Amino acid sequence: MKTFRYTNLDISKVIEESIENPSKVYNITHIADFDGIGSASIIRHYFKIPIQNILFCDYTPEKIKEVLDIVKSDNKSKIIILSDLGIDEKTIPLFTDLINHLKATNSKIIWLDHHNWTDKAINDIGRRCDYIIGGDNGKYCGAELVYQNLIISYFKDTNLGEKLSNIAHKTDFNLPNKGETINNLIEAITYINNHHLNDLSKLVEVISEGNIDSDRIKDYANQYIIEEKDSIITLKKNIFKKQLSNKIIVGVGFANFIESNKAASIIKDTTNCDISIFIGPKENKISIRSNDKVNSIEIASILGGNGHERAAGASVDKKVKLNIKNPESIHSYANYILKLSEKIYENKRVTKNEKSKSI
Ligand SMILES: [Mn+2]
Repeated sequence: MKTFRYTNLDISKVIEESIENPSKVYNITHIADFDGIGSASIIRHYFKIPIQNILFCDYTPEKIKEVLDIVKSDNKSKIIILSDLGIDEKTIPLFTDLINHLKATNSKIIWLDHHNWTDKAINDIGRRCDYIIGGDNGKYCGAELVYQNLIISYFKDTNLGEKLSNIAHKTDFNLPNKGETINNLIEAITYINNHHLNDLSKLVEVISEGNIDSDRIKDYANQYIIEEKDSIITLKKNIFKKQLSNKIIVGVGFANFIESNKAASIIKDTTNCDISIFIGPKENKISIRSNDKVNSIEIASILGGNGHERAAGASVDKKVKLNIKNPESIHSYANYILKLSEKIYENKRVTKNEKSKSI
């Protein structure tokens, strides 16, 4: 489903209300990359919301429940801004609960997202939001939607918002030549996600003050680089491929602690694949990247996830016990993923079209 938009409120009034009353504003943002972190930093910079009102969320039902329970424990009227978070079919009931709570407390929900939404997600959740932009968006990432909808027309000095949303665009659309500052940000966020989740709030504080070149960010990036050396060796030893009868090549690779785009590019370089599926056994994370012959969402949705046509994700089923040091567990899951890919993509007529490349 392509980009959609529903609004039934006067957004300028809600923005005024948010500036006057920052403690009633919550931001639920994507935990894993600069798009989510940049969105939160923009919101924090302009609306001055308390740092504890910024809640970092991934796509696992456990994490979503944890975050939504925090929001629901505040029974006052609130303004909830969701940024760079999509919705998987299995998490629709959790968000239905949230919206019921928000309606009961006379709260507002603003959702700014650029991932694929199914018809069911749009009907059950999208249409009940007060202000929403959702659906696979070939032009703008989450932080850009935050900047364009909540900042640009309402604040005098829009420099930092513009700067952070431009950085998010480069990272989310994985544009080349990002430069050292942006690479450091990407690596720092990956390292913090892997080891120091509590530090995400500090990172948002630093970025929301405009200190994107801070030593703290460089330190985290350096630690990522040190760890990445071993992870890349592991990944290269754990790459599998299969060529389907229609010539589509599927590559699957396993390693802990590598940034998803980087891992996908290593799998692609090794296998020359059309779709690369990177699996992080420790985080139970599946990251899918594909070229224009293959739609990543198709396998992601069967694995319980979602995303974009060229970049999607899912989680490894909790019943599957993966351990990078246990070759049997890796081999059997690789086989499962390759067979599943064959089933999904073998009979696809390969067509070329230009679609969204963001994450
Ligand atoms: Mn994004």
